This record gives sequence, C-alpha cells and structure tokens, in this order.
Amino acid sequence: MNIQSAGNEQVNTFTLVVSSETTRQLPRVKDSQFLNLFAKRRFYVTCCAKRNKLDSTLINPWYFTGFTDAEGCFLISIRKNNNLKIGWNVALRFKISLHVKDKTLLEHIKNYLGVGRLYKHGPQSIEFCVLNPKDLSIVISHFDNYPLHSKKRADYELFKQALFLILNKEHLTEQGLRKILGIKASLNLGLPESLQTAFPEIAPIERPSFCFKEEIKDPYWLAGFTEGDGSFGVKISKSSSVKTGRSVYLQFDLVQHNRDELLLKNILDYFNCGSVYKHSSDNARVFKVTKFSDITEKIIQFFHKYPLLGEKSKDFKDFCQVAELMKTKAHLSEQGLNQIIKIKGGYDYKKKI
Ligand SMILES: [Ca+2]
Repeated sequence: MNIQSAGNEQVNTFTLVVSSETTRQLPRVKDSQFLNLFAKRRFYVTCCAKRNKLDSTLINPWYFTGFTDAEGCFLISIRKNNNLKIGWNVALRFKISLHVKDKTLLEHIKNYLGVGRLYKHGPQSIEFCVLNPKDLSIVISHFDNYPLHSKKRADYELFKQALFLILNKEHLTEQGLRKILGIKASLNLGLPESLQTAFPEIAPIERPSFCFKEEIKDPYWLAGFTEGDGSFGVKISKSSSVKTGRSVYLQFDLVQHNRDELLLKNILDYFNCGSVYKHSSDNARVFKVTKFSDITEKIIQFFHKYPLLGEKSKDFKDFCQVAELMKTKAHLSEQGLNQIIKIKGGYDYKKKI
C-alpha cells in the first residue's frame, strides 16, 4: 500500500502504527495511548475497507459492544513451555465463536476492528480471534470507548490488566507471571487443576465489581445484544377456544444468566413492555414479550429501525411475515394457519441446519 499517496497528517501517524518496528518498541502503555492507537487504526480500517469492498460502517460501534456482551469471550492461557526462560507461555485471546452460517457477520466485525483472524472451528462453527497483544490493544480501545453493559465487563477489566502486563513485558518475569496467574484465577472458570498444582500459593485477585445501573442509551447496543442472545419465536399451541383448535402467538425473548437480571430489567424499561421471568434453567432469567400490540408496535418497529445483520435477521423476517398475517386475523382460519405453519416450518428447519 502506498501510504504516502494520500499525503496528509493522518497518513503520517498511520505510518507509525503499521510499522512493526515502531510498535514493537512501544513504551509503557497508558490508557491515553490506547485511544491514540485506536484513532490511528480506525483510519487503517477505512483504507482496508475500500480495498476489501466490505462496508466498514456496517458495524456500529455500539452494535459490536452489544454483540460482544452476548457472544464475546476474553481468555488468558498459561502453558508450560521449556523453551522460554520463565518456563511458561502466556497468551491472551479475544474471541467470538459462531455457527458457520454467520461467517459474513464475523468478517464484518474483523473488518470493523481491522485486526484479528477467522478460524474454522469444527464442521459447524467458525471463530473470530484476536491474539496479538498490539492488536488486542485496538480491541481494548474499542471497549474503553463503548463499554460492555453485562457482567462480562469484569472479565474485560481483568483481561485488560493482563494485557497491560504483557505489553510491558512483565509476563517474562516471575513476579509478572504470578500477577497474571492471580488475574486468570479470577477470570471465567479460574485456574485449571494443572496450574493450581504448579502454583498452589496463587490466590485470585479481587474481581472488579461492576453493575450496569444506567439506562440503555444506545439502540445499536440492543440490536447487537439481540443478534447474539435474542430470539424471535412463532408459537403454536393446542387450544379448544379457537375454531382451528390451535392458537398462534409471537414471542420475543432474551435469556441471560441471573447475574444479569438487572440488565434485562433495563431492557424491559427501554422497550417499555414485556416482563422478566425466572427461566426454566435455575440460574437464568428471561425477558419476554408476547403481547401482540407490543410485538408489532414496539419490537418489530425497533428492529426495522436498528436491523440485525446476521442469520437471525432471517428469523426476524419470518416473524414479521407471521405478524402481518395475524394483523388480518389470518391465523384464525385453517388456510392462514397452514400458511403460518409453513413459514414456521422453514423457520424451525433453518434453525436445525
Ligand atoms: Ca450469551
């Protein structure tokens, strides 16, 4: 790429970022430097988007945060490696795993960030991963600017602490390694048995306390979160009170671990409809909307305005089609009901493959 051709100041700073020599010699990294790196990288993303013909504006920053709240994962791996002086290799990873059908969505996310790679992960799944610490600093800048809303934020804060240590090369020292082990002990499932045996004295560091108390301010966050964890259901159940013997209703829901019950209540407030229930699985909660007028006037309207971008948009399309039929009371006739069953059939079939 001819960096000089655009000939402006921004381009010059861009040169600094892509030069691996310069970035390799990064001094001690502070928050403000992350921001700086991110601004430069956004410029890089724009250049790449033109080259790849992928629309870099397709992914709204808040959509990406919402989607990560639902599907993203922050991991620290520490493995024995006798080739290293310290004897242990420390690696960080930000990842999103999806069904292969959503490969394009992951490509858009990769394009939005301008870092990371897609990996095939079994026959049905594909993974977007960012591994390189300097690339991970781009991911960190994103989430510092567009913070996570769910309790995943605590994992993110821990991950960020580990990244700071790695960027400062502290993971190559005994003391730094121990600090990262303490962070890992507090992250996700904690330390695996092998690390507990090798480092019996390591105690988990205190988990950052985080509770999202504010209102949901950005609709794109909600679109991204729904893309990951929401579902649009067409339900048909036996009923003696209708002529056809079967009643039809639509259900929009979002299921979360009970630690994020407050977040679901914030979503309820945002949509101004639905209820939060205990889910059939003990440690989960569900935000559910079934009232037809709420579905058509609030939920459907919202997702028309802030569209889903992945495979789930097809479910939403079917959901809207059924809603249109229901508006004309078609679901009360045998013929209309069959039409809905046909749409739902395709819908369930698509879910299975
Ligand atoms: Ca999830």
